[in-house]
Amino acid sequence: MKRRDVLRSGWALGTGLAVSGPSTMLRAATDNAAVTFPNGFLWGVATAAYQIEGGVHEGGRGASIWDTFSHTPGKTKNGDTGDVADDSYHRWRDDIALMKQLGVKSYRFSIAWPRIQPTGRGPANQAGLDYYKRLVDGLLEAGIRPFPTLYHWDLPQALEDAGGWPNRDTADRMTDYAHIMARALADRVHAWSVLNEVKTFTQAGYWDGGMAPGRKDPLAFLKSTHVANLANANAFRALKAVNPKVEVGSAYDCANCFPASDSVADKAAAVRWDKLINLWYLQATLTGTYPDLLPADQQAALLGWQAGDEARLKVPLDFVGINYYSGWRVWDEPKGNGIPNLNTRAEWAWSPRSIGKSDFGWDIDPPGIRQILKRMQQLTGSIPIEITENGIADNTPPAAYGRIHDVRRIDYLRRHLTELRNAIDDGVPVRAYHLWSLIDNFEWAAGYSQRFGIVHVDFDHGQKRTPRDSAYWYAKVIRDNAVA
Ligand code: IFM
Repeated sequence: MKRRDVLRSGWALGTGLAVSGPSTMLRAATDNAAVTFPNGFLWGVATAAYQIEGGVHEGGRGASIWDTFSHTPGKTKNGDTGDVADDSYHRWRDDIALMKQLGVKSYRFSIAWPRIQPTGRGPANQAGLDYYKRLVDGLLEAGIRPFPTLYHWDLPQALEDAGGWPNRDTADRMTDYAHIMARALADRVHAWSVLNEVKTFTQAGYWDGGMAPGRKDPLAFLKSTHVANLANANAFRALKAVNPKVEVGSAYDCANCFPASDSVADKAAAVRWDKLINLWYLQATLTGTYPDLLPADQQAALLGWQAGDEARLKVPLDFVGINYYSGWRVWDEPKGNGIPNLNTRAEWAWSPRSIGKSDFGWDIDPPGIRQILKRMQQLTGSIPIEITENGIADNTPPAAYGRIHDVRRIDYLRRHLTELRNAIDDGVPVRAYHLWSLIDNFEWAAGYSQRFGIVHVDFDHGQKRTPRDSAYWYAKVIRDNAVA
């Protein structure tokens, strides 16, 4: 079946969980008129600790699962590690200055758990706390909202050694860690995100093994989903207990699920995959229940469910973070895939609407952001949404005279922001956009081979930062509160 035919079949809208037909007001990125955003819309950028900080042996930091994984031969491209990364552990002032120069209003960064609790438990490491206090104070001085994520994949290795995310104790360790951070920063940080992409770190970490800790155990994966959901709620309550006024959410990576053909079986598989990818985590948090997916008589045992978990899982998030990049192509897999009843095979990152691929090979599907927002709003209702990540790997090298003409990134951003504005017109309450990423950084298993930054980093020459054309373009978007 050709992409065009998938589109016509109606399933191109993802899972059959339809978005409404195009509004007559629909804006196109090719229109000449500027696309203006609502007053007060918050423009930001995002990074994560292990991807940018380096300084892995400094300030009393303990080892994380990513230190172990990246130092294991064959796990990352070229054997790359985050040992030095962008050296932001030392250059955070430069990064703040860059953001100030671009007019950025919100900085989504993450806190490295092993800097705070080197073994994932016990008292706080003062040097770690001091580092993030300095960063937060620097952001506030620059007029930038500090927006920390508590967990962006760098689990203390000692916790993995004790069983990792499939071990229920990890959810309690998260409570302690969140308490420590709230006591340290909740007087000056007003918006917190708990987990980044819980789907990805559980699935890639425990099921397909492509990311740390690299386990390939579907049943451990299932347990990890439940423990991570419990941890999410625990951290929410811990942050609120210290300062009830802070806003707490989490960042979910959501993606449209497209059946590989118009067969009944593939369509049903896409619906199942959507339940796992898009609902399994957020629905658990908002309602305390899981979508109907696993065999009912096995679910409790498969998840390690205990009496009272429904109440433990459920918290009223103040906002929902959505990360959007591409979509899934999904096939029925009658022979199964290790997860009872799931019976799917799915390929990231695909869309029947693709207008091209990023340098990472990910299909580019700008209307997909509007579609996924409308799909998730069926669950989130009126809860405010922040786009916590969106961006593209565009590896265009610097021109001889030093400028970096990343025209594909600008085109990508223009199209996605236009579709985001359409979603807002549709009634999706999106209040912020964080571009991934401020600077090129360690792209996990792909090492330094993929460049997501609007600021180029020369990793071979002292981590020199050079804003790309897209950085100047984004600065104008922020200034004008509009996409031209
Ligand atoms: O770099 C990652 C980030 O850490 C999580 N979301 C996707 C980005 C691009 O792959």
